[in-house]
Amino acid sequence: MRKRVVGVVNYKISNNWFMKYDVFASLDVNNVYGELLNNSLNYQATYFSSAILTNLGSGDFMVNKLPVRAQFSSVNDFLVGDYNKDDINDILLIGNMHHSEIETPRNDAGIGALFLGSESGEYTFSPVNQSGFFTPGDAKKMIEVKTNDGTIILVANNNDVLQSFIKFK
Ligand SMILES: [Ca+2]
Repeated sequence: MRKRVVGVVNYKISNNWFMKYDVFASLDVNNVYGELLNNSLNYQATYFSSAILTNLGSGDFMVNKLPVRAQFSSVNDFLVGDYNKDDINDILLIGNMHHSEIETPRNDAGIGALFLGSESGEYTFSPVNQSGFFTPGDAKKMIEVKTNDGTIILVANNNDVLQSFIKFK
């Protein structure tokens, strides 16, 4: 049961009612959920970075963490292609998560990002004023569409406008 009023949260989890945000914010997950955790499905994660996994064969993978600009928010989709005409693959990514559970803060620090690839396999962030790629919304899906006038990148934002970017000609 949820009932929200501006400035005050009336939220019931298990048998606990949380009347104020500051009380709720001071609790850890055990305090919030209590006994419900004992019978819940439990997954654990040990790596939270957005990264590139390279298949080395025989079940081995090399993990390369993307630059810090890829860690500002959750990543929802990405494209791999050459976005600066140097014949080396680059990475274009989008993200954010505005609709999260009440006990999880929303992820809204992402603005999209272009990472330019190099021959050594490193990726470098291309600033917005150089890439022209800016997706600050709740960006969920991205595709390339080939047209008679070139390739367009479409970005779908949850509850917001569809963005389009022209890939170089
Ligand atoms: Ca490139």
